[in-house]
Amino acid sequence: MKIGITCYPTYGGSGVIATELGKKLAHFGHEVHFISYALPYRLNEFTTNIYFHEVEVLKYPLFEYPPYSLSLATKMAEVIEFQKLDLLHVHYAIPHATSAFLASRIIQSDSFKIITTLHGTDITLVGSDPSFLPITKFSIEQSDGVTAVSNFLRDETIRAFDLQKSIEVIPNFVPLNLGRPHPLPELRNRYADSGETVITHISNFRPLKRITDIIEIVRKVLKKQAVKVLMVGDGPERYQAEDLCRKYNMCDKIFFLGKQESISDILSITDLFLLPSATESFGLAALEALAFGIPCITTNAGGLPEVNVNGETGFTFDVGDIDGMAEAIVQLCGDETLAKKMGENAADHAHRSFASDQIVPKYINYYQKILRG
Ligand code: GMT
Repeated sequence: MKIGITCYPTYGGSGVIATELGKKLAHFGHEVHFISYALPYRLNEFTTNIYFHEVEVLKYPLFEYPPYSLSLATKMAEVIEFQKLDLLHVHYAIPHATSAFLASRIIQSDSFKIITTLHGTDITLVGSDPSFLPITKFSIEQSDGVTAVSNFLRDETIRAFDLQKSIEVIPNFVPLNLGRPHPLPELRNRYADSGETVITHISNFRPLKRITDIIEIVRKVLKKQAVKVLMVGDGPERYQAEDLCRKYNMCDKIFFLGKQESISDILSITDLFLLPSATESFGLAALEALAFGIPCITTNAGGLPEVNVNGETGFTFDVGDIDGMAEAIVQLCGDETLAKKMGENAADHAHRSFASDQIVPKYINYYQKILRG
């Protein structure tokens, strides 16, 4: 097949999944054309069968907000027509599904199909905002095929948009090689003393990630157990969280590492993963941790319970249950056997349910089904 892929190229789970999917498709011999405003950050080496088409956004004094969606639609139309794409797979509905619809109108041809994968806030926050709802609903309905990354997100989309269209659930897959690399002792020693538990959090530090909950949780844990915390990523809530750390005098316990290109090394020295999000359609960062055999402490929001199984691969709690999450961490710090068992369950669950070898063929079968019409 000749497949176009559009995604956000910067940090973020939807871009990671789109890029890793494209790489796998290329590996299977399909021709893959990425269309975006920058090279997706995981597309960092030459791969046969992969092409990149950069969208140039015209700057003009009249445009306070240059219309990226229109430049994208124009580039999509060009690539579909001249590369003779069979289908265009867009990740994150806004504005990608809308631009894809416009591209199909520009070339006025039904010879290719549009597939939209819904990832999260394109439905739960942004897409269902009244300023976007009608166009998001319209664009989803105009797609030939629609997938969602969890059962939660499928149900939520049908509810929020009152959709009649069927949505296929194809969960995210583990983008890294499964299996835990050897921990780097010097890296672990840099942050933790022997006997201390290393807890990691990875996100884009937006308000919905509830970063300050982490600081409150750790404050409670520290009264009973020695832990060190690695905060990976950056975003609007970082300032507030660092401020709280200073206020509580915990700067030698919680390390803000900022954005990191490769998280394998960090996960290799991690004992527990913490994700207290207010909403999460899937939680790709938690899946990556599980795949490394790391028990996860998360909320039970959105699709998280489909990824982190309460009592098996870790624990899930109601949003804002700081006491519950702190107690679970204390329990796991003090019970090596339980932590080891949950770590094994975690790796097993990630491998059995979310291996790329299982999930990528689901996309290929779905493409073929949509192409058959
Ligand atoms: O929707 C977002 O907030 C951004 C998006 C992303 O690009 O990272 O995250 C969503 O998609 C990820 C990949 O499918 C999921 O793992 C995240 O749970 C989801 N984020 C939210 O639902 C908040």
